[in-house]
Amino acid sequence: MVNNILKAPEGPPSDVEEIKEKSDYLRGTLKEVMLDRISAGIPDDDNRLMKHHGSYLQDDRDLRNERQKQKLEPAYQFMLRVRMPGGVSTPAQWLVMDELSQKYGNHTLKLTTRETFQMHGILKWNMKKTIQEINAALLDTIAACGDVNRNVMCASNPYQSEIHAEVYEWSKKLSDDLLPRTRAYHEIWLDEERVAGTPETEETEPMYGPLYLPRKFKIGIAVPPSNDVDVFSQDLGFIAIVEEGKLIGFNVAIGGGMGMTHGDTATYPQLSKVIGFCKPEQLYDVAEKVITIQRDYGNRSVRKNARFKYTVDRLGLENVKTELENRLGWRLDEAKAYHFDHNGDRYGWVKGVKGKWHFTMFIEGGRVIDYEDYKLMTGLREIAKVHTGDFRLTSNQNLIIGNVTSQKKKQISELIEQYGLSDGRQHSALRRSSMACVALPTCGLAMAEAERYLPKLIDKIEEIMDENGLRDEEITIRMTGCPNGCARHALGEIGFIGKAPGKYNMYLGAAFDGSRLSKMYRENLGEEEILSELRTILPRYAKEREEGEHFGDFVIRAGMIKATTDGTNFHE
Ligand code: SRM
Ligand code: SF4
Repeated sequence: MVNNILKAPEGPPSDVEEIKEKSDYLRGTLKEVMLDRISAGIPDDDNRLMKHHGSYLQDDRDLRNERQKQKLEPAYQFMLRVRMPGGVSTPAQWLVMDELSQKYGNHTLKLTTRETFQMHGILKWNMKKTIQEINAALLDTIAACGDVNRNVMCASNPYQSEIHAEVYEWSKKLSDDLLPRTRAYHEIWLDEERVAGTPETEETEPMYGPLYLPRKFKIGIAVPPSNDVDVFSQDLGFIAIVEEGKLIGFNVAIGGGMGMTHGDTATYPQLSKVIGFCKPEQLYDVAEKVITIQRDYGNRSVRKNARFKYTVDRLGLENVKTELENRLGWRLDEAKAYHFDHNGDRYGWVKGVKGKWHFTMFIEGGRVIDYEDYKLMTGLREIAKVHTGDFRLTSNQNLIIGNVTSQKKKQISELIEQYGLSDGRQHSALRRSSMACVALPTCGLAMAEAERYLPKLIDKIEEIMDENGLRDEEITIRMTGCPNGCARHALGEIGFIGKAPGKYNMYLGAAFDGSRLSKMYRENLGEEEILSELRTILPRYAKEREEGEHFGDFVIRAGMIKATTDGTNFHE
């Protein structure tokens, strides 16, 4: 169903397109290469396919130079990402992930910015066992990475539990219904036999087709007033509209994304734009048709320009909307009014509906680990053993111990106390509002530290905050080790993007509610320079801000950053 006026860019297909085409619906030679014991790694082509199975081959970059000197192959290991729509896991699933990370991983779990678990450090020979045990716990890793629809995020705000429950069901349905149909995953990892005569035609993938999408595709659902999922950063965002306590439908926003490349202005973070409203029962239809537009018109030649945001910018928002309505066979309604307050989490105990309690805790950098003086991982394990509700991984890399009954609350509170688990109050508001991507040592694309460094930088920024009476001031601060934006740096009121070891570009001016991107303030700063800039800016904020004025708004009003015309263009 290709429109004659709209066109996909011309040009030879990228290498990944050819790999997908030859892969026999994502099988490639993965089954065979995973059995090969000569190398702990796998060939590049298979690694490209591996992503569609929820995993990346990585190497421990802390050991890279030493191993090179010793003429050893890199310390290969795999990262594994779970598909867990809405970030909801049962206590039993938590315990399985914990156990697997001890058995096969690096004894930590990473709670990601898209509300799911990542394990690091899995050796090739343990991959199949790990994936099988994850599946036995009724989770999977299908489509957690790759050129398909990824983990669908949804609001984890416990204040509105009935709506949360409903919106969560929609995120789950979208995630399940938009899965690839190929049985490759089941054959490679779960020993399913290939059924003789499986049609190797497009029938196998009725929505995606044999080439899948030109690039990854992301969906998130927000429930105002919380924009915790950063709905405008998604390829396709849905904003739940609630009237008189009832979910009446969703505003539809298209074309968001965070990634860019340093020095390449043809790449940029972009906020999505709201194009209309649909009813809950129309949600899947809208998602499917938007995805097929990207399938048909996305750039399959240049991967750097292949995300849906570039397709929307190239074709024009109105044309994409018209094409969507043509494919739907009906028109979207006018978008409804909504209002966001913030894109962070709200910490501590909250009573929800049906007498259930929810405890939101701060997990620095999303890393669940036993520190020498803070047994976070053990504490959460002990809670999982007695908890009868659920865990909700938030889009800010935090954790909600959800749906705690009144009977269990005392026991869980005691465990929280015993292990000193953080309800956020122990930390400054700045730290509670921080996010950092994984970066070194596992991320192959990192140019600088992020998760391991941001906490130390915040120690020093906190001194400046304290001197200026700003300890309780929530300012969102986000750091990524490269411009790909995995911690949605462009939506942090203070943002840092790694450029080189110890050097960061500094960004300011994003909106506290995630509705405006930041802009570059200074380039290539080391720690002393960052602190020196903040020693000027933060005291001014303390003295000159208006009542209730957020930091991101202040730096624009004070003329430190120029607001962009429509608040969206990162490079302008
Ligand atoms: Fe990401 C690639 C980690 C959320 C944009 N991301 C990667 C890889 C897989 C590196 C690679 O390709 O070799 C990183 C693995 C590091 C490691 O060692 O674990 C990685 N991304 C992460 C996570 C774990 C960061 C975190 O600390 O939580 C997040 C996992 C999310 C999940 O559960 O699915 C993560 N990545 C994001 C987000 C945020 C979001 O989706 O809300 C973004 C920006 C939004 C967007 O997509 O526009 C993001 N990741 C990227 C990009 C840039 C894509 C682009 O448009 O150019 C890459 C690189 C790529 O795809 O080529 C990337
Ligand atoms: Fe790696 Fe860059 Fe993503 Fe950080 S932002 S995890 S460094 S790809």
